[in-house]
Amino acid sequence: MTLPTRFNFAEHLFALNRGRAERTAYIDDRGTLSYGQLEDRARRLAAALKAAGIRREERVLLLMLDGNDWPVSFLGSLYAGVVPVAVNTLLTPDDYAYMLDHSRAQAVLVSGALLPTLQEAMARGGHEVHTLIVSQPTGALPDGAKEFDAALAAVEPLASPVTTASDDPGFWLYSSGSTGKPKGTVHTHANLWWTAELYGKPVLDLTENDVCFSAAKMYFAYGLGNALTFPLSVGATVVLMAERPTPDATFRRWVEHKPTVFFGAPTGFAGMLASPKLPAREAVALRMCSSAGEALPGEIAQRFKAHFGCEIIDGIGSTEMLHIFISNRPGDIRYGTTGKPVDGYEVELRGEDGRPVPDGEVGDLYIRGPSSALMYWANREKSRETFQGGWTKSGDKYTRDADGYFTYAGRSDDMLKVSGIYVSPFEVEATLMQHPAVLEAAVIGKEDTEGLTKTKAFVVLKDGSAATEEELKAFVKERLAPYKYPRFLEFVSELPKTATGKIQRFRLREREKQ
Ligand code: 3SK
Repeated sequence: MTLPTRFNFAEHLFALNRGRAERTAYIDDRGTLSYGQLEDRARRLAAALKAAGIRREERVLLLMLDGNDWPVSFLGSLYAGVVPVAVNTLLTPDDYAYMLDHSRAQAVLVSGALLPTLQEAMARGGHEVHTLIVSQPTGALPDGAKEFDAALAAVEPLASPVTTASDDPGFWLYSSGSTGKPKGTVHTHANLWWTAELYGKPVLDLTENDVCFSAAKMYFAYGLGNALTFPLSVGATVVLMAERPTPDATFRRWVEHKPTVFFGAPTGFAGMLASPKLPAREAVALRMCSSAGEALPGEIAQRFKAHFGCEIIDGIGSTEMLHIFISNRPGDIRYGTTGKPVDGYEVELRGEDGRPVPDGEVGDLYIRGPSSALMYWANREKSRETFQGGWTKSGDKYTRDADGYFTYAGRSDDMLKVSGIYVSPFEVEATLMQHPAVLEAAVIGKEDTEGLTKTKAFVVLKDGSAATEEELKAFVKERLAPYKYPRFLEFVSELPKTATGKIQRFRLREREKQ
């Protein structure tokens, strides 16, 4: 499998689907978008970016809720040779201020509902944004900003894609680490194509008759593949949802739009199975589900299969590899494992000496495959640590059994994965310690009764100070992205420490297991 040197992923998808102009590409809460409309609107967006003076290889920040304008924005940017930086919609003004400055985005494509947060970030200065396009404004637009539909209506579709090479930077996604700022992970046009060819088509076996629905939003690498790269590579239909993927919101779409393939994460599947509103098997049309983000406990997959008659295919991917590289397969599922390497990817488990470990022993996971990111933008040190001569270090620990199935064994760093999203314990601890009553804090991952990781904070209060559990949780929620607050919080008189004063988080983890 090879790609021509000149390759534009947006044009590739449009060309592939020109015979399907009338078929539905996207359905959101406001209506549908056919393949013909998707191409027309994306090419208009490309023309609008060009008319605004945004040039090839410059970045635009894509801060949008999932909806039909999201793929138009992403593909329109690619078509214009402009690099969309798709960002998490749940972050704080501080986070966006950093991303605007770091990416040097020249424009922002933003949902009206997120405009106040963006404006707070922009008011802090240090950015180069000169063009603001607002999708579904909720109030008056700031001076000079354009409304999305009006910006598209004002131009003709760009006649042809701006020339790009398959290995040109195509888009960025931010990836978070346990310390430091999020890393701008730079992916090529070709990387999108590779994930569809190696995983989306052969493993999920998607066809144009499928209706895909992803609980993971499109700014996540997982959601981008599920709701854009894979379905559009086969001419399928995609259901998009702006709201949080609660069980109720998900069930509503399952029943109304009858998706055939659903992409979720273990916490979501557990929540749905526990819901009294779980639809009957006959009310839905699911033929397959995919799970990623954290290891899927086998018991959840089995209960789901017993109710819906539908398998959940568990896999692991990463922002750096763009999508899934180890996976179970329809018809070859070993519950409780992540399955086997996806064809086209090599996987190694290495010990502390850097050499492969024997089967049954825990090792650090390294992957080699064609969808690996180019680098972290302007971060030589972290790029070197992660992208090592063709191999990408994932930061996960795994074991492999004699039959070749891989089983998750934890993270190599201190990161926690909660509901499939990375959370840095240090960031949560530092925030708790900003509270006037808190002397110190330590945050660990704690398994709940379903075997899923939640954050737990141990807090020591200052002598004579008082604070409640709810007050401290709310304090974190107000200062960080809301998903980062500790679900459990315990007051303790002291934290376990080494002789040199380092907090021994492993002792807290051991205590929780007893
Ligand atoms: O969390 C995962 O396993 C994952 C899967 C696909 C793409 C990206 C990620 C992080």
